[in-house]
Amino acid sequence: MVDEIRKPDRYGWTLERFIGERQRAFPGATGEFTQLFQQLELAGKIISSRVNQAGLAGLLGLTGDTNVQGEAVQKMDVFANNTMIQCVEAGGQVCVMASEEVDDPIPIPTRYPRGRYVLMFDPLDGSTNIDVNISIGTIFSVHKRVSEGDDPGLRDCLQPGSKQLAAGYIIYGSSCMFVFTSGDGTHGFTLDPSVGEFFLSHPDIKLPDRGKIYSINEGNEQLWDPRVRDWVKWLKTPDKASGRPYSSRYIGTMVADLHRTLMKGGVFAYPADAKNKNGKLRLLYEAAPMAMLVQQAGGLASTGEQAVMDVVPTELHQRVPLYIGSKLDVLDAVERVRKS
Ligand code: AFP
Repeated sequence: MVDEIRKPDRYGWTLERFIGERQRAFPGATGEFTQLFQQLELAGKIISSRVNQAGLAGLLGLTGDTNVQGEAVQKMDVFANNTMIQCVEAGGQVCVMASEEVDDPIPIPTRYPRGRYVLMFDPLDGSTNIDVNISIGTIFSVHKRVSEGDDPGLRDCLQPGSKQLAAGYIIYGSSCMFVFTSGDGTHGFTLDPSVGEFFLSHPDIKLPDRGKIYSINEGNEQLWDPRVRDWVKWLKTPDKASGRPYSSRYIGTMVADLHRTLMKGGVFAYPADAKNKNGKLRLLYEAAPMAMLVQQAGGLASTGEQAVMDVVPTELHQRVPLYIGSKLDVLDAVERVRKS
């Protein structure tokens, strides 16, 4: 199939057709997974359209509330969160959802059928960049329900990354892209707004084993462990043979920083520090989905102590330190920052 999708006529491959054809290859597939993706795709198109007109639609700025993370909620956060829920809840594929913006698991209203999938999402990653017209995104991952009975909930949400069936993000950037994996490579689709469809533009994305870019919030340097400081200093120290110094790039929207890392390679990190003892990024809505996408593209993701995909969550909004990107760059990072 990969040979087939490498053919130049990409307009032949909509996201829907791509997923549908792959699912048909699975014996016993019911089409539910494909339907769930149709809903995610719709949510992405709606959010993209609103992001494009945010300044005109009165959607910039804060609501005045704070979320479960203690962060100020943007109007676009609320819009994106509601859009994700409304697009998915009635479809009958999902039994429970969880959002970075909501304290507890989000049940499916009893008037709708419940399906066998669990959806985790960060509706609008990079909130602080919304008002300044910098790329933002939606991140999601799909698990299979593990609980039995009438009350799906927290247990279904607290699954390690290694159990994800699929993960992806929609980036609202200079173009809107839907990037996903269902365990068979990482593939990118670009929205053609004139047609209203995502078309395959980046089949089978592969990271180089080593990149030339590091991406980290260096404003936090004084808060880092000395090992992290030494690693970043090492990245900046010239050494022709190993391609150093690396260039620095940091957008402050994980989706955008990870999209660049997927396209060009290198390493993105958000370490633990004196203020954020477990780092800042959320395991279930940010780190684990990105780990699956990057691993399927030949890269690695680590907390510095273990593979991100192996971390078993104990809390819905748990945070983890993160080192993610090109294989050799992440291995270098882990060797230098690891404590144990
Ligand atoms: P928001 O979604 O609350 O804006 O957070 C963005 C984010 O979780 C992630 O996308 C960035 O990589 C990271 O925070 C940026 O954090 P700093 O501003 O501390 O560098």
